[in-house]
Amino acid sequence: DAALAAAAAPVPSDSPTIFDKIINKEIPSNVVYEDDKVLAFRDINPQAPTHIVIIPKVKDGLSGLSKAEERHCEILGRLMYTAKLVAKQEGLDDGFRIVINDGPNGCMFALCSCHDSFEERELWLSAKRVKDHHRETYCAIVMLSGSFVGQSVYHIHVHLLGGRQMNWPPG
Ligand code: DGP
Repeated sequence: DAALAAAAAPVPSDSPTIFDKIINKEIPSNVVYEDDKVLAFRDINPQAPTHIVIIPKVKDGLSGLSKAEERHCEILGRLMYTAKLVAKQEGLDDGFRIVINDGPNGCMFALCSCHDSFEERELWLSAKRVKDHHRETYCAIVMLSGSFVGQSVYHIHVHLLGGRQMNWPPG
């Protein structure tokens, strides 16, 4: 209830997320590529043998692709190019998939094994923003909803997936 009550109005597109902590090395991550503009690290809840998240180091209002403006073209291209570099580095020579989830309809993923790390995590629940500071609350949300709905981290990111045959439609 508390979590639902915390559901708030639209998210400011520059609000910090867990990815800022990863960029600032305040929480550990398994980095596979880094330069002055982008960071690529292994997804905490991999959906394929290779699952890497690629993010800009400076969010600049890009909480999601739907917030993109002309000035973001360069960094958006850089994210794509980094996906290619990392795919090569990871040996994904037989192919790979790129995914960008956007907004509440962008993704639905079932309760995953990473919930211990969801402290201070921002989530979407039924298209409402819920700030969750406690694992207990988080679990209650999961029990209420059965799944998470929507893009879960509001800092634009490209998923690079590979190492298995992908399906179409993607679901
Ligand atoms: P989505 O917003 O639904 O496109 O997915 C965000 C992805 O970010 C999700 O696949 C899990 C990953 N992720 C979230 N938090 C962390 C974290 O703290 N560490 C790592 N390595 N990955 C994370």
